[in-house]
Amino acid sequence: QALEHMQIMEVAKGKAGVGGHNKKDMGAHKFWATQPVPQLGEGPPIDDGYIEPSKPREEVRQEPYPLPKDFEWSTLDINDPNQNKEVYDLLSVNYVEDDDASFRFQYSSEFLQWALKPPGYHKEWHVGVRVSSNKKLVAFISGVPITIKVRGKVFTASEINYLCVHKKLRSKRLAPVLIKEVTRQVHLKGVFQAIYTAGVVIPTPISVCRYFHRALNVAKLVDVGFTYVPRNMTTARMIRMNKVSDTPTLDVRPMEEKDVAPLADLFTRYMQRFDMVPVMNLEDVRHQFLSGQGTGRIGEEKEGRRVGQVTWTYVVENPETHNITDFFSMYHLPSTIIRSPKHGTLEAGYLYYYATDVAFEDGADEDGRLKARLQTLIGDALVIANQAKLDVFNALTLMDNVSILKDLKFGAGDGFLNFYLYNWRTSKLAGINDEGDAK
Ligand code: MYA
Repeated sequence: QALEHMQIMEVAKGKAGVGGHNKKDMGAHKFWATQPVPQLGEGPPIDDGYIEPSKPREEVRQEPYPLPKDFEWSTLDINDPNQNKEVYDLLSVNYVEDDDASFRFQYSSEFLQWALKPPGYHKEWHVGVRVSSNKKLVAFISGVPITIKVRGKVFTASEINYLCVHKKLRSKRLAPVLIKEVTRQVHLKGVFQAIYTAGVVIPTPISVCRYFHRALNVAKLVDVGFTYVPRNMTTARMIRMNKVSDTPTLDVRPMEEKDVAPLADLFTRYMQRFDMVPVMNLEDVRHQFLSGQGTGRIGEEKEGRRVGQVTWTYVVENPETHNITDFFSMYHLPSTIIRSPKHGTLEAGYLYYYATDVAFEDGADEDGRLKARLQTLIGDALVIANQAKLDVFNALTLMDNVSILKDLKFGAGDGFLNFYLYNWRTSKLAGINDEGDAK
């Protein structure tokens, strides 16, 4: 269904902190034209499946790809605080910015620990480039193992992220070398597919989502230029409009170890609603939803956050059956405010996975009961985000989000996120059209 234009879209036309919809000349992609990805303009495939077959290990190239003179490859050990800090430092100055260079993602060391070390991770997939003379880290790309299900077909893949080249080394075709080297490392582990997202449009997105933003700290968002006050509005009125409740509506509590199995079951069943989803076993669920909650006991939060807290997962437990009926999760990813002398970072929360068993009740989708439940559930996520002193809460137009964004006062941002599969053909997944309207 088309998302109606709404006033709030004008109010909170925010920045996503990601590269925008880059419609560069689609003609020439010297690198991507050589890769096993669907090329731009190709029609939908007859069948889903790989583009080039897997190879036995001995047929995979054994030597690293050559780097320009003066540079060398380096495997990063994210467990080593010094190397973790090197990646953090590289990204915090050189990683993704929004279109007008106002905001830049600032992933924390704890976030990198969480994101780069899921169960079964390979340190060889954390690929760095250093200057040979002084060993300074100047480029990075990472992969982590993931099992995904695309239109009913399950396969193992590598999730590629944190591709970054130092600002002084841009446009020298270093990115293709990094991509080829991580591909080689992934092949050496017997994996031949990958999934990744990017702000840029390259061959060929399988879906594109738009960022939506829910203002929490309106005054700060206006101050730093993330949001502006429209002509027919005052800051005071905007603050009132965006006020969230002090307490959640549902009886939510932070996830605990005992919730891992029931949450995994609910997650798997709920994900059957969608065409492309991660497949998670208990270990994956524990890592994704429980391990990022920081140190210290639950309830010991300082300003709503525990030390090193990256993720929040809240569950609703049925008091009689003790089953988990609903859950939501979110993560904290600040952005550096590049030109603000007053505020160092924009504290953003991102909606992650959620599920509710209302989805399995007969007719709940059609008669609006599912939508109503999700609105309450994600409304509670806003309460938790606000208690954690986050400035803005972001969500993409994926899963069931489009049905609830408007009522929860999210506004359309100007950032888009394109989804890609490497060495896998499938037709386009539901997403948004070129105008950014949700379908
Ligand atoms: S998305 C986040 C990407 N990072 C940033 O945006 C941070 C800021 N920017 C930079 O650090 C640089 O600008 C980067 C490009 C490093 C992005 N994904 O070296 P170049 C192509 C894929 O001269 P630079 C994320 O992390 C570009 O189209 N390709 O350019 C997911 C051109 O090729 P072609 C990209 O600006 C990453 C070539 O690179 C991207 O100095 C998924 C130009 O190279 C991009 N985001 O450096 C990677 N940006 O001529 C793919 C540019 O053909 C994984 N390019 O158009 C594929 C799966 C691999 C594993 C497979 C296993 C089986």
